[in-house]
Amino acid sequence: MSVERSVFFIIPLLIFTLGSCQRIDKYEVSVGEFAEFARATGYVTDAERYGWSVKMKNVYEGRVALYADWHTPDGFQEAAPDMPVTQVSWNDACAYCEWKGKRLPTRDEWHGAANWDASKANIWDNRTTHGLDPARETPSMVGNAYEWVADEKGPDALVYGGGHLCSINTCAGFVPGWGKWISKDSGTDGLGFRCTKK
Ligand SMILES: [Ca+2]
Repeated sequence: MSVERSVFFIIPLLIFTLGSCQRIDKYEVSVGEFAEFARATGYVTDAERYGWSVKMKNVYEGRVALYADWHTPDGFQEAAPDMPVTQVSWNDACAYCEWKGKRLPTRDEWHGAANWDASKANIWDNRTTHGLDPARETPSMVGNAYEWVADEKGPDALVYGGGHLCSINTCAGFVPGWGKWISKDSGTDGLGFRCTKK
C-alpha cells in the first residue's frame, strides 16, 4: 500500500477514535475537583442545605445520616481529595458540569462509552468490601461510585451503571444498563457523577 493510501485510511480512524475517547470524561469527579468548584462559586449543595443525607448500608438499604454531605459523606469522616465526590444531588452534579462548560452524559451516551471500552467498563470490580476507590484509580465506569446521568422525569433523575455495593446478584449483575430513578435533590455516600462535553 502506498504512503498516500495508508494516510487516507489512518486519519479517519484516528479522528473516530479520539472523538470516542473524549466524549465522556474518563474519571468520576473527585472531591478535590468539587471543592475547587465550591470555593470558586460559593455553591451550596442540597445535602448541605438539608443538613443530612443518606448513607447506604447495602445496595438496598440506607439510613439518614446527619451532617452527611460531600465534605463528610458519612456525617463524620472527611473525604480525601482523590476520592470520587459523593453526597451530591442531580442538581449539584448539573451545576458542577455547567461550571466546567460541560453537562451530564445521557443514559445512551453513558452506555455507549461503557461499551466503547468494554474490556474495562464491563468487568465487575468484585471489590465490594472496602468501599470506594480513588476516582483516578478505577478503570471501570460500572464500578466504584454510582453515577447520575442527564435523563430526568418529573422530580426524578436517573442513576445509571453499577457501583461498589453491587454484586453479581444485584444491580442486574454485570449489565451496565442498570438504572434507578431517584429524587433530583437526593444523594448517597456511594453516588457520584462524571461530565461530558456539551
Ligand atoms: Ca462509576
